[in-house]
Amino acid sequence: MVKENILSQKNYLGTHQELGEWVKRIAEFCQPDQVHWCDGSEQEYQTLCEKLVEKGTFIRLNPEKWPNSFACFSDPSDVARVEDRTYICSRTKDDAGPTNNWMDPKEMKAVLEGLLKGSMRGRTMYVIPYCMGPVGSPYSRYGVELTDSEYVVTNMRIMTRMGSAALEHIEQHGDYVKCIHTVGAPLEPGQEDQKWPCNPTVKYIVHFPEDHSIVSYGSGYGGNALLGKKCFALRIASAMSRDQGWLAEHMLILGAESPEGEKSYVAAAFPSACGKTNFAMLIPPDSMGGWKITTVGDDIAWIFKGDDGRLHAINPESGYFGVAPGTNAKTNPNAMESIKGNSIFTNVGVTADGDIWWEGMTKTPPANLIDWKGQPWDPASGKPAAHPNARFTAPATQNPVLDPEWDNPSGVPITAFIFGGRRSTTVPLVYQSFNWSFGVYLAATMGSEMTAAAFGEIGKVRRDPFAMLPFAGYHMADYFNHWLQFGRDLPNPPRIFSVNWFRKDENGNFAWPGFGENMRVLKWIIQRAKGRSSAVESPIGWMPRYKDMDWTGLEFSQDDFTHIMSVDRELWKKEVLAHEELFAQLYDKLPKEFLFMRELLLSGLWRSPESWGMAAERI
Ligand code: SAT
Ligand code: MN
Repeated sequence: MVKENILSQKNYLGTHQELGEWVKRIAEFCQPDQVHWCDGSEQEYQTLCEKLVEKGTFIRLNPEKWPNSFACFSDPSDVARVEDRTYICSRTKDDAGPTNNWMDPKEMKAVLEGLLKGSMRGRTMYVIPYCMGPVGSPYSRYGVELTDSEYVVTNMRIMTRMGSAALEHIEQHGDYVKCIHTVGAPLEPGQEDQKWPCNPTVKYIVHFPEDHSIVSYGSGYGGNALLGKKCFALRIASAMSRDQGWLAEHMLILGAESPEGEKSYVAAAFPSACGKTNFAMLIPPDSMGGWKITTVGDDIAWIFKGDDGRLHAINPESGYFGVAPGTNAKTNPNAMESIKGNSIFTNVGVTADGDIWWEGMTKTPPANLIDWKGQPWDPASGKPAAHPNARFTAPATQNPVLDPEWDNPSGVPITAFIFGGRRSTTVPLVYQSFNWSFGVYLAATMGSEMTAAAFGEIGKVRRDPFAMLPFAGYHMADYFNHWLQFGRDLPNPPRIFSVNWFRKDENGNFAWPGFGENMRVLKWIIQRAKGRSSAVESPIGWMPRYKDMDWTGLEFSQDDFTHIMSVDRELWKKEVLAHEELFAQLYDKLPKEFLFMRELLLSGLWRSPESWGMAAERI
């Protein structure tokens, strides 16, 4: 029984009547005990954190070490996004394409109604009005998430602009994405709650792109439950952006300021486990004379054609939901600074005195850790203290290198796009595509070696077009067509580059130092995109010569460079043939250009390497 009349709350009589009616309808259906409209205030946040502490979900961390911060352990069945339970329910199967799970929307709605009925019993349903992007920006979009999880509300407050300002905007303009989330664990009267309520067996993450709506059932974790992130800002937004002529991308956005004070922005896409947050917060080596990197976003970019003919990007999010393991004062000091307070840690190790730890945080773990399963941790057990997908949720405003324009309603102008995967062989450190179309081909065919058994055989290359495979809300080949079309009338489109930080030498060691040294590659990219740096032609694109890059302060020889830039003809022929597998899967809608570009690549590779431009001058 709904105890409160939701229409009388906040005197909410409906400047946007439809929203009020929808909330009422869902509340009557899901039968929460109460409905709470979130205002996004600090006080509300504190009250909810306190409630989570009382329930045993949150552990308040030591206020001296981690002020105003909390740790929690999820149910072991609920530790990551569930791709096999994620659906794109467009009207036709053809629209979702072969890389998405699909079910007829009518059938799916029937399934979900069965699950949602009474699903919030014994809980509070929170109404979270939120904005993706700076409030009031013409590039921003709005959503309302209904959820029965306090964990979700607290995380959404960090990750999105949530509360009264967003609600006011929705009331005035009306357009918003409807998001319903339940942990799928109703409570009978008197039944005690679990610390991490979820449905351990039934999970559904469902998108209705034509309705602009999302329903998530059974999980309380990350991208399954914080519906503003992958569900809205990528899956629904990609479908919106196809219809409205913009791009919703799985990309970080960073600013790079040269020692002369010239600012450029680039957007970069990497599949998971390729160090995206590290790249977004990179600290350039001092020896490079004063380059500065600033972060606009670490995960998602929405990109629009500006009135000035340039592409403008905003970060729709306002926080970081970053992978904790491996993050430390060396790999990413700016991330460590960003999480110093006001943060939520999920599935990390915790000590009795409210300290936290994860693999790679420090050399020596603190004594007497409790692991992410809530058990005393034995370092000799070989099991990790933190789950490999343990996360921090931290406000962007705490990032010491946050870009001053990160909240600019007009976004930032993009100079270059970068695509990178994890490839121990084949793909050189960096190259530039011949033009926009070849760039789209390059991004469409990018692959990454798998690091987690969850996705398949470790080390095998998984094709992950644009790093969007799990995030495109429509047919992947239509998505390629949208990119091709988008570039056609751009007067001076950003140049498109491929990078690979993960190439290995003949002894199996990483051939590139990575981290801050990636600035050397970035410097060449920016100068090249602005037409200020030269390059030579290779069969796959333009490449810097050794002398085109800045090596001040790094010992990296001409020979090292020649190795890491080499294009092995036989490996590349195999690579190009492997593209065929992806193309066969997407055959019905594959851009016709792709077949010709593949042929052109093959014909270039077929020529004797002595005739390649890159051979004429030693690179
Ligand atoms: O859980 S999230 O989807 O937010 C992060 C990820 O898996 O990429
Ligand atoms: Mn991501």
